[in-house]
Amino acid sequence: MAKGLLITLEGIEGCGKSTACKFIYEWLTGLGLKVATTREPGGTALGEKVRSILLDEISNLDSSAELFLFEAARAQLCKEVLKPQLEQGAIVLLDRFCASTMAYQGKHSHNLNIEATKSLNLVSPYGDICLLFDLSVLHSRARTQSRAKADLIEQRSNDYFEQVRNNYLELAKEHSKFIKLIDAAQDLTSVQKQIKLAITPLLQERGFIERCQMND
Ligand code: Z5A
Repeated sequence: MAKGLLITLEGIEGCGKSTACKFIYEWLTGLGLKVATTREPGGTALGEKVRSILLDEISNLDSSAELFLFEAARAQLCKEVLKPQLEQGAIVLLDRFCASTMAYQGKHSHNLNIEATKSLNLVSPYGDICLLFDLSVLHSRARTQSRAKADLIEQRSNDYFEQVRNNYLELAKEHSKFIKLIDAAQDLTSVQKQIKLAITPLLQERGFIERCQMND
C-alpha cells in the first residue's frame, strides 16, 4: 500500500470537482497535511499536450485512438507525479482518473485501468477514495452555459452525457467501498459537509489525523 493517499474526484462537467478540490486542499493543508493537486488529462507536459489534442484540436478521433490518448496521458502522470507524491506520503487530489475513462469511453477500458492501479500500488482503480459528484445533465448544462466556448467533448449530445452519468452511477453501485456519492445539486455548504463526512473516516483509518495532532 502507498504511504500517501489518492483522492479522486469524478462526475460530469460542471458538477463542482474543481471547486471541491480547492476546498479539500484548503481544509487539509490547514490541518498541516502535505497535499498535492493535479488533473487528467494533464498534470505533465505530455498530458497537457494530449489534453489540447483531445479537447481542442482533433474532432474526428477514432474511439480507440481517443481511449489510448487518455491512457497515455495517465501513464505519464502515474510515473512523473502520482507515484513520487504517494511514495513521499502526500495526499493527492486528482481531478478525474480511471472512472472517467470507464464512464466516458466505456467499460472496455477496464483492463488498462488495472495497469494504472498496479503501477501505483493501489488496491482500486478509483484511488483510495473516489468522490462522485452526481448532478443531472440539465443542471450541469445550466452551470456551464456561460462559458465562452465548449470544448470538443462538451459539445457532445445530452444523450451521451446521460449515458456517462448512468455509467458513473453503475460504477458507484458496484464499487461502493471506494466510490462515495456526493449530491452535487446541493448548495456549497452542504456539498462541503458531505465531502468531510466521506473523507474523514479514511484519514483516521490511515493515520493522517494522528499526524495532524503531532504537527500541532
Ligand atoms: N475525459 C474522458 O473522456 N476520459 C478520461 O479518461 C478523462 C477525461 C480523464 C476534461 O474536461 C474532459 O475529459 C471531460 C471528460 C473527459 N469532459 N467533459 N465534459 P475538463 O477537465 O476541461 O473539465 P471537467 O472535468 O468536465 O470540469 P469542469 O467542467 O471544469 O467542471 P467542474 O470542475 O466539475 O466544476 P466547477 O468548475 O467546480 O464548477 C462549475 C460551476 O458551478 C462554477 O461556476 C462553480 O462556481 C459552480 N458550482 C460548483 N459547485 C456548486 C454548488 N454546489 N452549487 C452551485 N454552484 C456550484
